[in-house]
Amino acid sequence: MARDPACLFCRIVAGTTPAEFLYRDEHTAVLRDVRPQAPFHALVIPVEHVRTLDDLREEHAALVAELVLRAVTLAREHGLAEGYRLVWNCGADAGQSVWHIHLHVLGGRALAWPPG
Ligand code: DGP
Repeated sequence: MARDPACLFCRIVAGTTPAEFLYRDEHTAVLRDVRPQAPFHALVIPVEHVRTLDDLREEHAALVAELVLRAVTLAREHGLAEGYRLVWNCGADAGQSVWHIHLHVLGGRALAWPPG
């Protein structure tokens, strides 16, 4: 499985950089975001290093489904019954700052639209 020792999220899933894990299995992990933008803000990430959404290929289809289903389960488990938002920033213009794909799960308040 691809790993990049220079990547923050690879180091977190390897256990060499600390994080608050809300979930972990063979393919996916869920971290609480260190800079929360809502009362509930977590990141669903693959264990495999994938730099951006643009690096996804057909072979990642099952992994992408796992990430989305994990996010939906997480929202249910954390009581976000009034609604929540899943955000995937891709590239500099979208504000991607960590170059290992991560699905933001935001909830616990009314979220404005359109986003900035
Ligand atoms: P993005 O801008 O879409 O690349 O989101 C990156 C997110 O990662 C941002 O919301 C802050 C979060 N983050 C940055 N560094 C760390 C860290 O060391 N640990 C955790 N848990 N989250 C981090």
